[in-house]
Amino acid sequence: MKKRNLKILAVLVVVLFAVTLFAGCAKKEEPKQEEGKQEEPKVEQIVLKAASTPPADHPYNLGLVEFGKLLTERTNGKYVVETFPASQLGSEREAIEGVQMGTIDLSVVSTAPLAGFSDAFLVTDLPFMFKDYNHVYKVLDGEIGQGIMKNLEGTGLVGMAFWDNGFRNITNSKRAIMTPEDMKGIKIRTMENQIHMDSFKQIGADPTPMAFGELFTALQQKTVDGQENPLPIISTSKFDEVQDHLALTGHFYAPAPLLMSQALWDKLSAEEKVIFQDTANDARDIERKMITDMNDKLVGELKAKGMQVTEPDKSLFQEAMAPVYDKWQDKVGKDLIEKVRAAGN
Ligand code: EAX
Repeated sequence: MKKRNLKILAVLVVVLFAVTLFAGCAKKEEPKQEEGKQEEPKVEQIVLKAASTPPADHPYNLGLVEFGKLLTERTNGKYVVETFPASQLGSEREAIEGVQMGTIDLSVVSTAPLAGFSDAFLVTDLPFMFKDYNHVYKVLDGEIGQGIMKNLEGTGLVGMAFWDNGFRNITNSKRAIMTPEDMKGIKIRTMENQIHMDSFKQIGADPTPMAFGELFTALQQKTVDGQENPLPIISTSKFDEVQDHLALTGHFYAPAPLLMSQALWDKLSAEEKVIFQDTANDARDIERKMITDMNDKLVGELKAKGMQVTEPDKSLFQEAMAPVYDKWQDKVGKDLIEKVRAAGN
């Protein structure tokens, strides 16, 4: 090509680019007002993305839907929440990263994968840290819980409220579990959390961390023998289809903080902050109730679906996993462990 032709081509490209750019920026023409009609005050609508990993019918997602309804109502339509359950926006780790970056606005996650982002939640990952739901609520809704959430400052995450995942139970395809010894050699999927992995190593199992979205297939293809989760997760994810045995060990309690992006929080007015906080708390109560209602009936339902259910002596597991406390107490904080424990007495 001649030099002159090249020049013309270059000019053409630049002009074309400029035109496209201009067209992109140009305002869309507003539809003309109909004669005599009052102009409605325009509310700028902001759509918030909310991610979770369990299926759409799990209380994480149902709770986020409720949160959205209340929020839209209370902000006169300004904020709308669009939910993305079933790992649509990635694993819990990816969701946390997304919330940090502001590409995801909200997420409900277990505290376990938060261990890679902050030490604040480690105390909740210890085996048999919580006795029952009374103990859980007393700790998480009180000063200790507030202190834990406050420790997120500077991470890009705002901890809005502790929602509920639940007490975790073991399922597997190998054998009925009654004692810690029964877990010997069982390849069990855990969350990406060192305390959880150490706890299972203590009882001779073979912990394998894996994102939740890959778990069903891994169980089906027997890449792992088992997994551990609260009953509502086991049931909504249909793990009963690929696991024969369920042991009600309740070995970890998994809180599920509603996380919000700091970038979004910083944009809210003082009044909106109050609305968001109140709504996070109200939706928490709704979500918790859904979980506890499910817990009440799920053992029966899972049995009816063919799972063999055992109720092991929990104190045996507690004793066998206890050395994890010695290993982790400095990192978690001895005082904090003591405070949490004392709240259960
Ligand atoms: O947070 O990964 C898990 O096992 C969690 O319990 C689940 O994703 C909900």
